[in-house]
Amino acid sequence: QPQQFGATAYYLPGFVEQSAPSIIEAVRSCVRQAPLRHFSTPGGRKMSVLSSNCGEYGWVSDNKGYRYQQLDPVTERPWPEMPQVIKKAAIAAAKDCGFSQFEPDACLINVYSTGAAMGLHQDKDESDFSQPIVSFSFGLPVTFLWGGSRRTTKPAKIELKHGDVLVWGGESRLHFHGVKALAEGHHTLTSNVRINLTLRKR
Ligand code: MD3
Ligand code: FE
Repeated sequence: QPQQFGATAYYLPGFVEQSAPSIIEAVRSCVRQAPLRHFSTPGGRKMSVLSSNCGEYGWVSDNKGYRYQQLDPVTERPWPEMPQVIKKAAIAAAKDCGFSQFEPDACLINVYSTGAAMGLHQDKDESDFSQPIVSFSFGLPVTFLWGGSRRTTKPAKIELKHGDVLVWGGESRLHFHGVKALAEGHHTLTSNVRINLTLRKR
């Protein structure tokens, strides 16, 4: 029952709610091997979210720019393998939205604490924009901002809750998007944070 919003963007409320405990446990295992860290932006600021990756490639940011790489710059080791429970759920979500060829090889883990936010941006560090992006939300809810193809388009607001999934493909793939500052709260599975997983093909 994906809800469509925009030509090629889909909202699957609660799609990973049942599998949330096992996915969150798998994320904990990943961040024990590749610790959460605040990436620096090319402009010299630090992102407010805490990040890590799993999968063959990881998205990284530093003073030299944004890119995907196979080695974690903190541990200088490969990123942890992408847990099957995460990969399978992402492929199933993409398939339900008509993207039957999704082959994620990178999973960005973002952890939002109170006040953490993400400004409007486009995801354009990937090589093949015909591959969709799948994102999972866990724990505390947040207001997601869905913009248009230009930064100046006033974004729509969507409340993302525990277990919700978004799938972006086609022309929506390059739309501007962001996340408002996380409000204080408590969730049984994540306590005081929101966890976002963003699965992509690099
Ligand atoms: C819409 N993360 O990591 S996920 C990101 O909640 C990112 O952590 C946000 O944006 C987060 O790049 C939003 C939902 C999402 C991901 C990719 C998109 C929405 C998107 C790409 C195009 C349009
Ligand atoms: Fe993004």
